[in-house]
Amino acid sequence: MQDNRNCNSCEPVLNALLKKAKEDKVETVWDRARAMQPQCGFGEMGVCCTNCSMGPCRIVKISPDGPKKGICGATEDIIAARNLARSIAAGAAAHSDHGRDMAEALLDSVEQKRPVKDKEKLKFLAEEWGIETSNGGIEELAAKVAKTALEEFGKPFGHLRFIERAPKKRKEIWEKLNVIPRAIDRDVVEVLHSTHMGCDADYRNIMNSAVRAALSDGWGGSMIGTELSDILFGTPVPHEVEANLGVLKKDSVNIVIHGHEPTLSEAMVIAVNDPEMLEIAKSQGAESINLVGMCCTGNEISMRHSVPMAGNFFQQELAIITGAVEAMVVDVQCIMPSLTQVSKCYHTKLITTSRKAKIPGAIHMEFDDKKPVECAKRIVQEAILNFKNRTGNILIPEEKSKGKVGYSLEAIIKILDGVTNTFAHPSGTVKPLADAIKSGVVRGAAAIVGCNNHRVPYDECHVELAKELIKNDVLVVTTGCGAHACIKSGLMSDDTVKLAGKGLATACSLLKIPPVLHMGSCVDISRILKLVSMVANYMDVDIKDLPVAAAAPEWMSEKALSIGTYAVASGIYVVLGVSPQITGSENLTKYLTSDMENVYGGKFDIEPDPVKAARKILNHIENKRKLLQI
Ligand code: BF8
Ligand code: SF4
Repeated sequence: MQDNRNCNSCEPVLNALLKKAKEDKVETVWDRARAMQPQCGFGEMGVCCTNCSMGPCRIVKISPDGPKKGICGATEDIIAARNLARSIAAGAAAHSDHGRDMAEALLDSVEQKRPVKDKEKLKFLAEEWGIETSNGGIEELAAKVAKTALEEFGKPFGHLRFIERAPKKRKEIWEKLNVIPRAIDRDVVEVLHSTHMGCDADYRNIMNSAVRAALSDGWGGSMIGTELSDILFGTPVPHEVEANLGVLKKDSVNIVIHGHEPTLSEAMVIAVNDPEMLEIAKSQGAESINLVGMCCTGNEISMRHSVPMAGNFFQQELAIITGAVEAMVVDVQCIMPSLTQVSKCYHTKLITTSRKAKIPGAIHMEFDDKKPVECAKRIVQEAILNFKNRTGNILIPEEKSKGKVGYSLEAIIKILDGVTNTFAHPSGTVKPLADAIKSGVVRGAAAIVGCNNHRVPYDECHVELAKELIKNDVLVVTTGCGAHACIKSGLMSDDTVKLAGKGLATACSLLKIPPVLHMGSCVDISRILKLVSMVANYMDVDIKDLPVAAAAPEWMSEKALSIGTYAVASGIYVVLGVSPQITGSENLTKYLTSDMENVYGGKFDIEPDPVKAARKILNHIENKRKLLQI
């Protein structure tokens, strides 16, 4: 386990608040990670199985005498592949259930007569899905799109509609390998079935099911989540926001909204801007109400409403430790159960809102999609009334940075085109990007995504990797907690061009964009899939032929495993900074880091050192350029 070493903006915040935590006798993720050492070797290698009650079984690798098979006879390959596949399915389920919630929210908005924000995008999506757009009004169209999206989860025949966005050559590969996702729920269920005790015993076939489920996330659930969120709440456009825990305000009611689904956070934005709420806040002695975002919810509302980005996964406890947070409001995913223990040491109220994620010790105020603003106002009021309970034990770090967020695909295309009317269609041309890559001014592009993990230096892996890549003329796009790391360290400000190579700096200066682009939350990696598909289609090649790559330097979640898997299966080279729990099976490890390339054109690589990871990505990009003869 390593602490953060030299991220210029995160280090002072981290050090100051870890010192305060120690003084306040509050345990953090770093303490628990330390206490967990050494971590279980069987789990680490993926060779522990609890799939039936004859187990647990573990394969002993280090001594010749230990068991080499589970009680049922399952080998290390079967056990490791089953464990991995189940994690991928869980990740796909989490992203996709978020997508389903967005479809239900769209349907609710029609019933509640709440207007959608991006009507143009709604019409384009309806057209793409072959829904009649000429008859009826916007509400009718929104209802049809929402119902069609919901059918994607359980339709008995056919395949996912968004697969048609992939290049022709990619679809042919998927068809040949029989991994085309059919219906999201079905593909996730099939992984759970085939990995049940005594079912699929062929690790390659297990991985086929896992790939199908992952593709149903990237090209299904996540894509639905992104598209419908844009329709409902607006397609992001670039603008500047502030980031890091310095965005908390001493004299205001601070509310941190943390989690993933924009339905809750959008309602919170409306609620905190309600004059009645502000009046109550003033009556309690506060100057204003300060809403800030954490993790992917932070990305979502910064992209659409300029709400400051308070921090990423490893900052959720630190936010409470400042002593200045009246309420931390959470919905689903990446919420540490430790938050109740941390909040008990301060006055902070931890408020859970989803029936899918309750935490004992938290206040549960269930969010009702049918009455979003009323629910949000109740939550805001709860926070306001807590302002008077602040103690003097407050430390708000001074550090905050500024950067640009909001680079949706449509925004990128508009900038690249420099022609306003192309914004009218989400499938406008990507010619300028393709030309810049072809000419070599920009050598290629890389996505830096994912979480924080105690196994690698906090935030530093994201930041150092991004710096190395832009220095070598590779455009970086980023999402999730990686995006938080980049904005905190100043990499999303225009003057970052000074860190970029000559070609990339020239292109960025011309387009007035930073060399590291914020593309949103983790479900928004679907924006990246669409972008690479458009570039591949424009160049008449497959995604695997493009000089592009992806990295998850500090990943930890099952969602990240699903993302990595759909990226590899989409033909992308993916460098992980932390090894998945697979190394107990040499066959599975080889399959993921080598064999997959022969069939999908993409593969996993594992490299914890960000500078070495950058080197690998640069080599990959230059190889692809050679093959394309550009
Ligand atoms: O979906 S990057 S820690 S917040 S899993 Fe979670 Fe990882 Fe952050 Fe968003 Ni993505
Ligand atoms: Fe052991 Fe096999 Fe049961 Fe797994 S499925 S716990 S390996 S007996």
